[in-house]
Amino acid sequence: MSRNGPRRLLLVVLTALGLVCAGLSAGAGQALAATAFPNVVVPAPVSETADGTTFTLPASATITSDDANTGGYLAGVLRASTGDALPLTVGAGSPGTIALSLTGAPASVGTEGYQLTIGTGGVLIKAQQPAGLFHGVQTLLQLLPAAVMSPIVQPGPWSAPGGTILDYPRFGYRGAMLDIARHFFTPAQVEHYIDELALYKINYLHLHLSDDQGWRIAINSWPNLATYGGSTEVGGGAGGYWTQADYSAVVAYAASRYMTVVPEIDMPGHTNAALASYASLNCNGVAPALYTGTNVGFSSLCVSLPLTYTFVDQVLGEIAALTPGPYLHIGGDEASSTSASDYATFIGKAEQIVAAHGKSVMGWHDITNAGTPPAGAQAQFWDTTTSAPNLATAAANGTKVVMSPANHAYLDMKYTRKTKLGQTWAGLVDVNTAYGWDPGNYLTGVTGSEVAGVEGPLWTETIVTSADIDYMAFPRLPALAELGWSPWSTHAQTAFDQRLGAQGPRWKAMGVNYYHSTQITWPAGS
Ligand code: TNX
Repeated sequence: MSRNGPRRLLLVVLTALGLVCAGLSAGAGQALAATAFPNVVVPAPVSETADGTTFTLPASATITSDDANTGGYLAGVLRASTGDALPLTVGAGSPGTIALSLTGAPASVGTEGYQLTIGTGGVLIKAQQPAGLFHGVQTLLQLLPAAVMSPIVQPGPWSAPGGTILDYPRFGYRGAMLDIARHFFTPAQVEHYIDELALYKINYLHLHLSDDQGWRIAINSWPNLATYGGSTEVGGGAGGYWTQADYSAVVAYAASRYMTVVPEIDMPGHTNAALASYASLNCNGVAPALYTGTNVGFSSLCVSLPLTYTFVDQVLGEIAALTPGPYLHIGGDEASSTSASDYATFIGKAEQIVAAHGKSVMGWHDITNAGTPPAGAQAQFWDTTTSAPNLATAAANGTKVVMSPANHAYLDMKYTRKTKLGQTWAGLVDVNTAYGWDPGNYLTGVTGSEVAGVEGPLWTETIVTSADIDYMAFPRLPALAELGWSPWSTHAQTAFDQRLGAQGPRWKAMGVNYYHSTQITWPAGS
């Protein structure tokens, strides 16, 4: 033991006693209690040290930012609700009242993290990359009063607790999926959802662009896919499709929120809309009718037909050219009308086509039934089991896994038996079920660095409007976002439920149609 060993031990014991006292009696532990930030930030940050001071945004405040986009975003949110001018200066110069800086951040924040310091005189967010500044801005906004999220001017004061937060994500992949095939959603509706997801540091948007009921993106070399295959949806409505310019605009909008789009063309099953659009894609040369029901597993591309691979190559080629992100998602789920050997043949070829277009493949974890995908692949686990042997084998061989267990992460499951929207095949998923699992230690043989992250899929058989999207995603999506971002050491249901409750008034201010789960105490009026 070193000479000061006993003294250090004494210090540790005294500190521990102090912490215990602080926990037992607010009076005795005042100094320590004053150093706690309010428990309001979702996802919970890595570490925070409050200093007991308060920052109040003056009407004369200025904003400086090393990144025009994030500075503009923050100014936009604050100007709308505070009604103050809040002039923004981008680039060099003396720091404004709120300063976003790309110099001096600790190395530990990495590419997406940040250090946020709130003092009586101002706020400083430091990051290594603009994405980190953006995530720091989200934390700052959550520490300001809920009314700051209002699109119309509200009374202040605009105060936040003083101190320092150091924060960075547990997982690099924190996704949300929206199915615009079962019901069509416009680019504007998706951009609205992107804005909501960005509040919780989601960084991947997976778009399910095709399914039995609709093909939603224009493909120049196969024009009927969109014009005919996109002409209906579940229930027989008019459907719709995005032009390639629409898609590119959404990709750019997502990028402005530091979110990467992962486009999915689901194959070889879930392809009735494509098969209905081109008779030549069918083994028997006959196009099936368009489909507006909700069954799955009845359609398959024709695996033995050479034209099938021309089709896959041209479709994926056009989408790859429009997609700056690294992944093309080929679906691969529920191909129950494709034989196992045909399935393996098809997936192997599709994986090669993705690689030939310079992208990494993503697929539902069923693709690992066809063997280990090529290097750089990600398989997305969706089942309700806790073991998937072929996926575990692929993971051991280098495939990364995105965790979307349907009984925890599916945003289309009903919350309770009384929920009007949604399905029940994977069970009921209320908030505590959405939060109550560890993505890094869930599937047998798929742990640690084999897990790329999490994703919350929102299938839309029963989802028709943006209000429906809100209702199913909130408050569950923030639970998943916290599992993806926060260190496991912060995982505690009661504390989480509290900080989730703090989001209610913010959603109210924004007009988010969230589900008032009875598992959460929502502040009065929210
Ligand atoms: C299963 S799980 C599907 C989708 C449905 C969803 C409904 C998976 C990869 N596919 O085709 O929309 O259930 O919950």
